[in-house]
Amino acid sequence: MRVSVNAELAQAIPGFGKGCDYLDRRALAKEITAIEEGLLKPDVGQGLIIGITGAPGVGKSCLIDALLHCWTPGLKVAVLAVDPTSPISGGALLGDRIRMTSLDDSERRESIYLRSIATRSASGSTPYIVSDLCSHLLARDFDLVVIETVGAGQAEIRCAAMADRIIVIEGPSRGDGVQAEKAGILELADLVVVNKCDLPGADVVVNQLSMSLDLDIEPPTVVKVSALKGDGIEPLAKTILSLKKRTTSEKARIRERLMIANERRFLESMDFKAAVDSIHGGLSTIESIMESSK
Ligand SMILES: Nc1nc2c(ncn2[C@@H]2O[C@H](COP(=O)(O)OP(=O)(O)OP(=O)(O)O)[C@@H](O)[C@H]2O)c(=O)[nH]1
Ligand SMILES: [Mg+2]
Repeated sequence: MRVSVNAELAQAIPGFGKGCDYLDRRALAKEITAIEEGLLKPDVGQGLIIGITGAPGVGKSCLIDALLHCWTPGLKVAVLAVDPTSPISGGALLGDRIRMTSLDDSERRESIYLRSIATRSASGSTPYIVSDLCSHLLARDFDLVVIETVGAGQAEIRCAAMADRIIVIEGPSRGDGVQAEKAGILELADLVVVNKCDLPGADVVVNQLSMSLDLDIEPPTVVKVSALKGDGIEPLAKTILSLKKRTTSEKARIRERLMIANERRFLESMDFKAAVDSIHGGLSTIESIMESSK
């Protein structure tokens, strides 16, 4: 694929072309680790944050790689692969790196930053760490941050909700229906992409999706692509840059963000681990902790 980013669309990204020629990856990796550990306050940057979510193996990483071939080197793109259930943190997961053929191209590589984020602790704080990291990466001259999450549970949906636009990926039917519907994430979608259209069953999913989305007054567009063959990738890369928010998805995002902001305030108001120990040791109760955190 040879497309470069559509200049006009790129102009629409807030703060596009901040112009950093040299990316100090080691310094950035250290900053990100420090933010993850709560030791560094993130800088505030502008740009576009895209959430890409969908069931395991649906082709999210392959699709992101195909999109990177279109967007870079014209745009600087950071990819955060978030796996809130993984105990492994830091760097990029090997599997994701292997899928990234865009990193084989020396010119593109300079415009791409890849990082895996895992849950720090059981405190449920991943979504706001993701939010902080996105802000910091945009402040470090990235035009676009892509968050890849496996759309399986609440934590993943919350991570996706940190994005400005959310794209839900589906695959051809395996006879078990639309996965995104089951995971309850269609509400958050600004666009639904059915990947692997080179395989049989993609049309069935498109039809099923169209039927279930029909009830929405402003249903998201459904497109078919093949990350493997490149079908539909070029138009998709352009569509994403100018994607409009849906009212339903925006409200769902605001709802999730409010919940996260509330959780953050609560967690920051106390030593969470000490509070758990204290309740466990009979020194306080949930009610007394809630009262003192007000
Ligand atoms: N036939 C076909 N296979 C694809 C396509 N896109 C991805 N795949 C294959 O699907 C498998 C999973 O792809 P990934 O990109 O790792 O999927 P993922 O959604 O990122 O997976 P997780 O991160 O584990 O949730 C790989 O074997 C890919 O080669 C496609 O368009 N067509
Ligand atoms: Mg992946």
